[in-house]
Amino acid sequence: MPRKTLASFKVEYQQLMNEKGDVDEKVAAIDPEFAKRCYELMTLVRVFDAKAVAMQRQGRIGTYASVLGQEAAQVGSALALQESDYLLPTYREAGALIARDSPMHQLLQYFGGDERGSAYEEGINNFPIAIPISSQIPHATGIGWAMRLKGHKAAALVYFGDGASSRGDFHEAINIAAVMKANAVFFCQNNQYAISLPRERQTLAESIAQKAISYGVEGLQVDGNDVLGVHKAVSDALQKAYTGKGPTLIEAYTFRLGDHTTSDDAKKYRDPKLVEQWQKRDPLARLRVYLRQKMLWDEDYEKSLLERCAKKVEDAVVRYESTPAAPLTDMFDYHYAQLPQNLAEQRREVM
Ligand SMILES: Cc1ncc(C[n+]2csc(CCOP(=O)(O)OP(=O)(O)O)c2C)c(N)n1
Repeated sequence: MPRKTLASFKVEYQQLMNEKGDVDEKVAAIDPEFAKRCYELMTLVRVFDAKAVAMQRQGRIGTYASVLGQEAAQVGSALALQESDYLLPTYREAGALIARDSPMHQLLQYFGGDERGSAYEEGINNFPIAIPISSQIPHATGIGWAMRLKGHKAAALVYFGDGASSRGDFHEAINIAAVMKANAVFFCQNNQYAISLPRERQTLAESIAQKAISYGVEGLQVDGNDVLGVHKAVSDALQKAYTGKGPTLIEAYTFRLGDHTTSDDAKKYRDPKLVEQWQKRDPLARLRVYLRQKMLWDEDYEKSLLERCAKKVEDAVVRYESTPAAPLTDMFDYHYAQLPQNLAEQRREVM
């Protein structure tokens, strides 16, 4: 029986700066000073990340999820936000959170098991870190819908991994966001693995971006190691959201260079050659080449930048470690409006 084509679709890929640091200025004009700002933040994130991993090894914080390799995806996306927008992170978003003004000592508190790490000052619209996979995605739909109903020029940017895009919450959230034209941007960092599960064993879809199509949403894949390309894609999606044109799904194609968390050993399931290949695509390295071409980078600048970053991180560590411990009752105080009786009894015991 002959069949006719009902619809056909395409999935687009966007890159502004290639691996060699060359920029396609036809796509977008680049402000070199902005590129430098991105580089400085990405360097700060890398220094913080290395310190956090080391501190976990020394027993000074609990389990930590490294951002190594994903700095461009996180900094580029977070810098696209306006103050009034909302950022909804997972456990892997230290980079986005630092770029969006979450104080680093609070990140250490969070990973040190201190609830005060999630209590940001008024005016920082960053949600608490979500550990249950995908649970934060419907929240972004809700916020984005509320922004639309209130007529606010603000949107929700929600982060999640490739693994999360296989869960129901993702599909429900993006479907209803599309129907309600919620001011939401769904930002998937496809770092190729969900713990030890490679992307191709988790979904047969050739891209995560194309999952948008079934919900009538625009889906776009960007080079996740290209900070300027990510920034452009997220800025465009936010503009679209502010003007009532609905949500966008952006897949930042990247790679997790470290372990899943400090409790993992990726050498057990990942070919070191693959890691080597991706190390050559280091998001900081390509930006360095670009900045050098623009006479904005040299060895002395790098040295002083690393020193400045180390000092900021060290100050955050001192603040974290010199803050008196949180009261033990904190572990009971944030989950229930009214504590069940058995927990109320336990709470009395620790007082
Ligand atoms: C609801 C739920 N199921 C299982 C887990 C255990 N878990 C923690 S991380 C993870 C993989 C997530 O992979 P992905 O979404 O790709 O994000 P990534 O860690 O790679 O950034 C799983 C299954 C969890 N945290 N929450």
